[in-house]
Amino acid sequence: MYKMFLSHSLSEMKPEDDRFLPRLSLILVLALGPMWCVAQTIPGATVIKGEEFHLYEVMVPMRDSTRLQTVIMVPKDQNKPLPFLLSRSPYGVPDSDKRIVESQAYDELMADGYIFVFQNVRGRFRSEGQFVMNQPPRRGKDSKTSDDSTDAYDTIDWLLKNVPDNNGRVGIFGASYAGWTAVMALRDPHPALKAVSEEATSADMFLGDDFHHNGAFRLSYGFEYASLVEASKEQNTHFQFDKYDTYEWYLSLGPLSHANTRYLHGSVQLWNDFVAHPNYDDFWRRQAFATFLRPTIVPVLNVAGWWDQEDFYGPMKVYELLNRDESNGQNYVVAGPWNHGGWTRGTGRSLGVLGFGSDTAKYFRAQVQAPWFAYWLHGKGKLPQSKALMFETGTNEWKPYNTWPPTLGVEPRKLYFRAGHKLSFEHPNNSDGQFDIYLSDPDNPVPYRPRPITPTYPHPDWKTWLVRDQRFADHRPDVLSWQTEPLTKDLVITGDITADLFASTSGTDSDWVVKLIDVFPDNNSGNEDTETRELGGYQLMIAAEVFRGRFHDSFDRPMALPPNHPLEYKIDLHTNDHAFLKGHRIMVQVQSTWFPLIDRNPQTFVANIFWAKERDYVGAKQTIYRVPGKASCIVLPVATQ
Ligand code: PG9
Repeated sequence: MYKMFLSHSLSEMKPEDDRFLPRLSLILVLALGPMWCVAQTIPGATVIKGEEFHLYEVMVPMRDSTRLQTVIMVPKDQNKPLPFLLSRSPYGVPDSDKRIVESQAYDELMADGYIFVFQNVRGRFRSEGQFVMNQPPRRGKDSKTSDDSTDAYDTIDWLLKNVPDNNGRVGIFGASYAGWTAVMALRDPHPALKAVSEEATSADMFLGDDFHHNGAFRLSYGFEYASLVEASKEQNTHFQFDKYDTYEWYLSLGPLSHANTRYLHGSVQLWNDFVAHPNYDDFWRRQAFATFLRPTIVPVLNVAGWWDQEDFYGPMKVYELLNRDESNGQNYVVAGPWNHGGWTRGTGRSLGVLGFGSDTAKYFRAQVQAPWFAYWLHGKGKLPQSKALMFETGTNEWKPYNTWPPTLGVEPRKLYFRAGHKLSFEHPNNSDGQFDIYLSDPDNPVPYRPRPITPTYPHPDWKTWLVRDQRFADHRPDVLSWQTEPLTKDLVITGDITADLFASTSGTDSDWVVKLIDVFPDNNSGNEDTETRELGGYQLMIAAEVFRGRFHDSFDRPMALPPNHPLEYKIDLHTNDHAFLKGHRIMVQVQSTWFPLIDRNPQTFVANIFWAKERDYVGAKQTIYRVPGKASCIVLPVATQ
């Protein structure tokens, strides 16, 4: 508003006009007055130049006097009280509005009008205090102790009192670490907190998110992320590899203890924590949401990407935890065909070589996120109709559900491993042969994506590895595959998938990796949205997970596996909404290394793998059973209508 007024009026006026100066002053007062006012009334604010926003950088005080670096962005065309949208992360705050204005990710939100607030969490960049990764909630409730929920509370309180022309409502949003801080704000929330959109939060760093999956350590992510955020307070640092292919680099690292002796020298707290807490002890439990997250009256929108390479477990877990209590009526979930944070940028029309036939990310931002916040924070419009909105891949259609996973119209069906590398809904019989075997060699681990494996950040390959063609692994001698005949009609899965694996190892410890794959027909007709139009025979991973054998009985007390003795492993392959189309095949691959995504299991039981010696890493004969009584299978949630 003010911008338009300024440009039109000033450009039409001539300096020789004798009424020019008084009129100019009047216009300047009208136009710049509010900005000046805000700057004057935000205590301690430094003004930063912006295109569409007035930016103010402030050190916001918390209850324990720690001050957090915060940037407040007030739209220049503000003409009514606006709600706040707050985002808190360890990654830095904007120093201009350029990226926000140009990214398009904020277009719909900007059209509705918000005062955006970005804050660095404690100990990052200019924020004071100590950075603690995923700091567990404070134990007591005395008035001086702080955590990320009190920091959110104190920030909201301060904003309401110190930023003029707000409408008294606050939303928190953000992806990944900023999604995690959004969830933390739900503990003892500030009364003005009216909506939280957590996107790709982590929920449990030992069971399912960035640092471990089912106890298996995510080596490349853990090592590179620890260096990224903890090598320097003032910046994000990329570890400098001296090899282009990090597969080679991690392999030549040898035992994990070399990470500290050769490179980190004990200076990176997060890495030291990995070493000190190899099991699911109190350190991990105290920060896991399942331990403390309770249903809330604050409306929550959980957002997940089917091919999120970092935190898919988290948002689905938060949705589940908040749904535990029926009284929590305002808990929503959306999952789309995205990688980590893929809905926050671009169109979402494709991912890697896959096309989805529509602008899925734009759709989310315009039709889901913006109306959702507008409803709760501006009090306008309607809510999305459904509690759960899923993008069904394969058919590439958005599907609404009353709840997730759906309880009606779905039947769990077992897809069995059979002789001749076949998968079938028919139970194996005794004449089938008993098992399949492979040798797993920690000196020659299976790469998790085709080599060369470039560094996790900032190279783009990491972002699409989950949709890479799995043919690079198929037929390796240490990867077993089983597949169905071409499907005679579409088979849709909606809900939770489990692998029921009966397996033994000749060693005393072992990893089991299970991948569920959609195999495209050889004569696939193409993919009009992407450059790679033909995906003939493409092996697309729909779900995949690793399980570290030593945790077969419990995640806190690892045990040596009895050599050559079959055990049953029920491996959660998470939730999905996917159509295996007519003519496609369903494939399952099993392997025991996934490197360097997952560190190498020595395959000899040691008390702590971070201290394993070179000699502990040995080859092992792995056996997968497929007989009655030990019938390995994948349990699929097959849609019946
Ligand atoms: N996946 C990152 C992360 C989240 C939470 C904790 C640690 C790492 C991120 O993208 O922020």
